[in-house]
Amino acid sequence: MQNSKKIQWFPGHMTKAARQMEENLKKVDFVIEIRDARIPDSSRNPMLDGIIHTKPRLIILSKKDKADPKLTKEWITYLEKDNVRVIALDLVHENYKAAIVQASKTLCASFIEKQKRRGIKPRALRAMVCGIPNVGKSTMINTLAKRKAAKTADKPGVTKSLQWIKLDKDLELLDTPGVLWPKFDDQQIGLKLALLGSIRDEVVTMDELAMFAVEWLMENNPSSLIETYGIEIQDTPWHTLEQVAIKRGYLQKGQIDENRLMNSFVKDMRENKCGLITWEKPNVG
Ligand SMILES: Nc1nc2c(ncn2[C@@H]2O[C@H](COP(=O)(O)OP(=O)(O)OP(=O)(O)O)[C@@H](O)[C@H]2O)c(=O)[nH]1
Ligand SMILES: [Mg+2]
Repeated sequence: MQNSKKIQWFPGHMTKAARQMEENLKKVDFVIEIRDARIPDSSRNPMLDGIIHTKPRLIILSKKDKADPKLTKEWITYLEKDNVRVIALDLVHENYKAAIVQASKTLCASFIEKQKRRGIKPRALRAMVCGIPNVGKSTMINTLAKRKAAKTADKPGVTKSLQWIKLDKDLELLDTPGVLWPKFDDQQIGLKLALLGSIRDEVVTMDELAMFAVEWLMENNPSSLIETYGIEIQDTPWHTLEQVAIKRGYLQKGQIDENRLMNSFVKDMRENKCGLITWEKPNVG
């Protein structure tokens, strides 16, 4: 596969976001980290581990409606630890408030106990929501708050007092989600993020995305290609894509219309035309 210019990330923004997040973290009991269930590893931010310290963490694997259910289960088992609970959700269609409140109480059980032992009436638990762009932070906050609470864009330089969204008597969320950049100095991570829409298209070409996706599917899920397009797998990614073009009639004056082929193939991937696909397995990468 052809290698492109290196995908750029933005250390300046990252440092600022991380600093702000560190401040906000002091005010919460635990963190809700949202990751994309289709790429649970690539959609994490490695810096979070460093700034979260010992705070409990609830990992939400979002967009589970688009991910491979079997692998989602494997990911949950893999990511669950003492201080970490994991739940997979469809943040748009599911009713998940009770599940989140319940998981929060389990995560913070020792804190709640401690307060009780001291004779203090346990106050509502406080959490901040964080994750890389496009994983569903605002969708979740707005759904839980039943209103448009979370801003969809950052306002740099504007300091405002922290707002809490009271979900019920037991749980409050910070209204501003912490946006962290993914780590994509690894080309594969960048390609996966672009393929699933977490970083803008402009940093990679459709050709690169299509070639990456078809090569990955040839290796990891060839039957999805065979069944979706009615083709045989060929010796190279390009030859396989050629078959897709022929089957779909992406031709122009007898030649393959490469533009149309690449764009349509990437669109197919984004629309789950090849089924529910999780692009990485636990332990790998
Ligand atoms: N199918 C599906 N779509 C989802 C899910 N969660 C979020 N989305 C969609 O993903 C897109 C991004 O969601 P947002 O809530 O804006 O993501 P965000 O994390 O706030 O993104 P930034 O504000 O850019 O950091 C929207 O189009 C949502 O409708 C989910 O669980 N399933
Ligand atoms: Mg948002």
